[in-house]
Amino acid sequence: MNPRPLRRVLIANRGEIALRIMRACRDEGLETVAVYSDADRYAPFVRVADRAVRIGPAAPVESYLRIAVLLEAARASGADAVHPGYGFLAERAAFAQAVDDAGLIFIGPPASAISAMGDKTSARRLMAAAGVPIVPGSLAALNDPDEAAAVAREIGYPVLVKAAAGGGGKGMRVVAAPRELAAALATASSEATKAFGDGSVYLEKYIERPRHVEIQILADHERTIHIGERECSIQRRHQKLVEEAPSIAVDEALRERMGAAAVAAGVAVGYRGAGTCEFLLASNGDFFFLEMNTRIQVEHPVTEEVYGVDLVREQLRIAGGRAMSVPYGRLVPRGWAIECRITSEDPANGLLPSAGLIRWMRAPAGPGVRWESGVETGSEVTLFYDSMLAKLVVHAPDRRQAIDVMQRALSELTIVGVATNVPFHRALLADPEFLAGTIDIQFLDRRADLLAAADDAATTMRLAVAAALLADDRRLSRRGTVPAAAPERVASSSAWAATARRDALR
Ligand code: MV4
Repeated sequence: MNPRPLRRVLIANRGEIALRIMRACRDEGLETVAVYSDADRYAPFVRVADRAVRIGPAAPVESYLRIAVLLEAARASGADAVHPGYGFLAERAAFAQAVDDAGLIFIGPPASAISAMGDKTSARRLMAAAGVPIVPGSLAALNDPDEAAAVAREIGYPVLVKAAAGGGGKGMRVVAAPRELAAALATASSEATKAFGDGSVYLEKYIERPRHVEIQILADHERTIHIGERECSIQRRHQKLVEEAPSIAVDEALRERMGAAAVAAGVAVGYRGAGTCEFLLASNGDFFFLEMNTRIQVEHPVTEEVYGVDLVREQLRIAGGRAMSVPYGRLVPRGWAIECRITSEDPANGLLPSAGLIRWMRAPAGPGVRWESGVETGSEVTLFYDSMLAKLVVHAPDRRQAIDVMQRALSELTIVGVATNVPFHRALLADPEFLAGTIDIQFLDRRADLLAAADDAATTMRLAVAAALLADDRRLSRRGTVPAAAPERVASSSAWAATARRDALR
């Protein structure tokens, strides 16, 4: 393992994470190569890169998922390393291996660590052997319904049927009583076959109303450390919407126990670079390993804010054979960070993805505010890719102040042209239960009222923005000049919106 310094990094991804990685490369003195689909030809991440290579049509299977095309782009551009970001090929062991086989450096863990964690039952066996707490249940795929019934009887109902090849909740079924088991096994298995081409399923004890807490780890050639937890319970249909660091449910003693478990998990699979151990944290304080994400995660910035660590720069250092720059000894979280994922999902339409031209975007700023976005005024939002437009991250001395800063930042944010989930975030951050921190993974399922409030707010805002644009068009034609930025006031001032609407309809 001779340290091979990196020089030029190809980023096999798009959008905000491509920009985030390119910033880290620039800070590390590395050149960057972007790859882009036809849909991303004019995207900011393409302009910011030192070089850019077209890799195909908009559909991911024809561009961002084509291993051979990406490797050819790396060769043609003289890149010596590949950063996969998150999503797309980030957790495909075959991609990590192909990059390695091409004589390039994969900025991530060894392919063997990716595959060890990819199969859920083999990961459970590995974790159990390493002393990492796992949810009681089967340690291998089930062979038949009788075996399943025996396991279920032993661990006790309710149980959860899970796909061995799974992740992300596909092929999962809760079973409350023995008579429901056979049907659940069948549906879970057929769902798993459809989703993963592998119908193997296994059983776990069903943990009711847990929190989803994950631990960041970092490993170089000599040590594996943890960098605290992130609270990720605010999710809907397995899509995280808000993340925080630290977690209100984790004290220093629990952090050290969960951290030690996550480190043991990393050591057990020979991990290198940045990774995340996902845990369920039960209401009684018990925690259980769920799975390991062998990539940089969307929500990594909240950890960066409270620990003062640049995780992507650390990834680059480690991939280049250098030691991490994180100091030895116990790391202490400073203050509180929150991330809101700003998506092109319409609260007035059941938070379904929306598309269109971003006619106007203005990012919030100010002390403690960080804006990570892949789009700008003029960007076209398509349905080809993930609906996340940006991450709004705040850092403040405590949770209450972080929430206040986030509300202020959201009130400054202007996005006109596509519907976004901003009204949802505003409703959530004003909610007494969220403020109290008594959240779990089912919080949003219970709180349909929050989505309804967001729906109302979104509808009001849409009317007001339409009115404001109309009003601006009139002023524009009167003055023959670009009008003062009006729509950004709409979100925070309903009185102004009412005036604008009257003006527009006059
Ligand atoms: C569980 C669980 C309750 N009990 N396992 C969902 C996706 C996959 N990563 C694991 N998941 C869960 N596993 C047991 N034994 C509840 C979930 C779960 C969940 C976990 C994390 C974040 C969001 C979730 C939403 C629904 C269900």
